Amino acid sequence: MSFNFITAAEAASYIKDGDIVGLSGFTPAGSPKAVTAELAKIAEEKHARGESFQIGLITGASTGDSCDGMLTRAHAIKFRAPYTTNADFRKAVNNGEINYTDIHLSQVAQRLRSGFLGHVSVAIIEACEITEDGRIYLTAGVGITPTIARLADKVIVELNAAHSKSLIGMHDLYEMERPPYRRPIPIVRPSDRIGLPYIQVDPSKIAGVVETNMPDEARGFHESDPVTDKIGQNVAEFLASDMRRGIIPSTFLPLQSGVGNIANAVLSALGKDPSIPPFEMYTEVIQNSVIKLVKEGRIKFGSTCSLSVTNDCLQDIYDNMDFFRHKLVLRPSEISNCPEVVRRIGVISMNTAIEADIYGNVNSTHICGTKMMNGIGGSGDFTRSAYISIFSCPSTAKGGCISSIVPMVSHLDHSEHSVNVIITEQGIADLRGKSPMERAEAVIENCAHPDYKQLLWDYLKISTKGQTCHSLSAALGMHQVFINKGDMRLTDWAEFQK
Ligand code: 0RQ
Repeated sequence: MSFNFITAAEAASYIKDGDIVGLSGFTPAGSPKAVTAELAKIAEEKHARGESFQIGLITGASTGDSCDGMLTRAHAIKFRAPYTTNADFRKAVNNGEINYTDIHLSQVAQRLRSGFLGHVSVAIIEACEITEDGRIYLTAGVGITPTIARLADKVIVELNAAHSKSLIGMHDLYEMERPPYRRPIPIVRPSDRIGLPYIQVDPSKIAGVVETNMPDEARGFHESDPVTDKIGQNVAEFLASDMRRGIIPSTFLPLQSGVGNIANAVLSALGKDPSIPPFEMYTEVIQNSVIKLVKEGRIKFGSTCSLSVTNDCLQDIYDNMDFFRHKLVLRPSEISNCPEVVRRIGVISMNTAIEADIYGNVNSTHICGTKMMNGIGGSGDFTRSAYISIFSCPSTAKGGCISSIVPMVSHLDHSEHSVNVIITEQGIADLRGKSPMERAEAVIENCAHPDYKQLLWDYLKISTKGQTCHSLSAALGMHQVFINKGDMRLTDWAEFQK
């Protein structure tokens, strides 16, 4: 059988109003780009004619602008899950235009298999190679691809020449069984391989192959600044000290690191700290800083769901595949983020908070309790099962008008029971083994910005005594003052005690 080579517009025309569409990739890495852009055009044309056209969209994680951005601007998304970073999508969600379900990334494939998210009609999969017997070789990100490829009625392949075929062999693709009595995931070290380097699809399901040559729509990074550098140094210092105390073995433990500027800066600092030995990563995204450390020999091996790097960095990997081939493995998100494996191999998780409260609860997703930022991503998959779970963030945001350390988080993603350590540029609060009041002292004293320390101590003074001291009328007072006056520093606790 030979494939039906079609244009992106033709492929998009196979997708109907109301379909649930699953996408390959994880972050812009490995996400389709051509068919979704054409789909946005179809939606616009249909809307102009007064016809309805909206799809449900299920992805591995965030995608690029030609997916989340263009489909949002075309009002073509009815609902979507999970994590995304697109600014237009964020606006539409916060305006109530799109139903957004924010799911732990390790659970998306399982929820699809179990039918919680409806039936996937079409899977759009980016590939670097496809064979006539239906083997699909993926590109720089995996996400939920094995599951959508199996569940979907139709598969559309974007065969993207911008990705090197030298990627073949780097993937380890394995789909979990359905419960009950499923067998353990047999990974005991980050480099273990348990699956196949390709996805096997029934060739008769492949509705068409679209040939493209489009680079990933990767995001760049801000240059690190003194604040992110200091956070990175504090994380490195904390881990080195745990190693000296024997809490972390001298071989070190596998690290997970989230996305974004802070995560990038933290890894750079870890790489520079001579007291931390070369280490492995068991993580969901590998950013530029990791690739640099692999080249320098500071990172021995990286297990990931995506190469979420800038395009020049990706090209560097492709150009030096002989070096990288045995140092990286790309896995589906249900395995890269598998809590069972994370707990077994002792991963140290390092994620970024939007805000943390004085008791160690963390908000990773919402601004002032109501507006979605990106989503929980894989942070919960790792935090709850980690050997040590770390959250870091700058002590303030928006030019100092917001304190990232607050009396009570305005939205809860990671609770005090799962969060071990909070780190800002001000210092380190080690919360392990501490009571709520001991935690509050550590967080205020070590992590809060000097502009907010007294305000937070004063909050404790007006709180009702108990295991966890709070004033229910004032707990979200700093947020309310920011909303009313634009600066949390103007908080006067007396206003909340009337
Ligand atoms: O706003 O963009 O307008 O300047 O949030 O903050 O400091 O640049 O940090 O890029 O690392 O992102 C938590 C969002 C941090 C990210 C979050 C504003 C701040 C800025 C970005 P501007 P920074 P980062 C792996 C694991 C959740 C999921 C996760 C994230 C913008 O790391 O999405 O960890 N994490 N997944 O000004 C108001 C506050 C604020 C605030 C920051 N308290 N109030 N605004 N900001 N704190 C990923 C995957 O799973 C794929």
